[in-house]
Amino acid sequence: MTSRAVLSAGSNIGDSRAHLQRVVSALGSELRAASSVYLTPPWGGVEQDDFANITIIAEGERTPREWLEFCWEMEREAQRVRDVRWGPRTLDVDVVTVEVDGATVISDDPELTLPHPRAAQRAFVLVPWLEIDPDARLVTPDGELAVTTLIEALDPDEVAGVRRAGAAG
Ligand code: PH2
Ligand code: MG
Ligand code: MG
Repeated sequence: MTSRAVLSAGSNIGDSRAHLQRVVSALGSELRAASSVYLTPPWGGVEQDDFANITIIAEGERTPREWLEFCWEMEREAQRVRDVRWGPRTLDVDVVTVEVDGATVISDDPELTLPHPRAAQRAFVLVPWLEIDPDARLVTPDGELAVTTLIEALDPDEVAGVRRAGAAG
């Protein structure tokens, strides 16, 4: 099954850039595009350090579940400890959306809800995504919307808080 996945990676513990770079490297020939690294204020109400975030587009012979397993493998390698929800972490890699034959996969599996139910509200996912795909679209409960439209609907301060910090390396 050839599929195209949009992944979002974030880190705010340890060498964040190195954690993100390992995800990009691990994709090898499956990598289609990786955004610059962005520094982003924590989203979700937990007081913690700013995150470094990237958004990635990958393509390969993987099921949606296999993209999730790739994300977990990356988190394991970064010694991710699951503690506070939306709290600090060495590495978090989330599957934002998956397309198979150009059709968006919809899933309400609690382990892998697709598209990611909070992606549309997160400037730290959308802004980097737009950098690598200016025509990006996301299926939301309000239908399929351009990522540019979703960004326009967000709090401008939140969008401005997502600061480009240079290439992923
Ligand atoms: N991840 C979270 C919670 N909050 N905030 C930012 N800025 N970046 C993240 O990657 C992030 C977050 C949990 O997945
Ligand atoms: Mg996450
Ligand atoms: Mg996660």
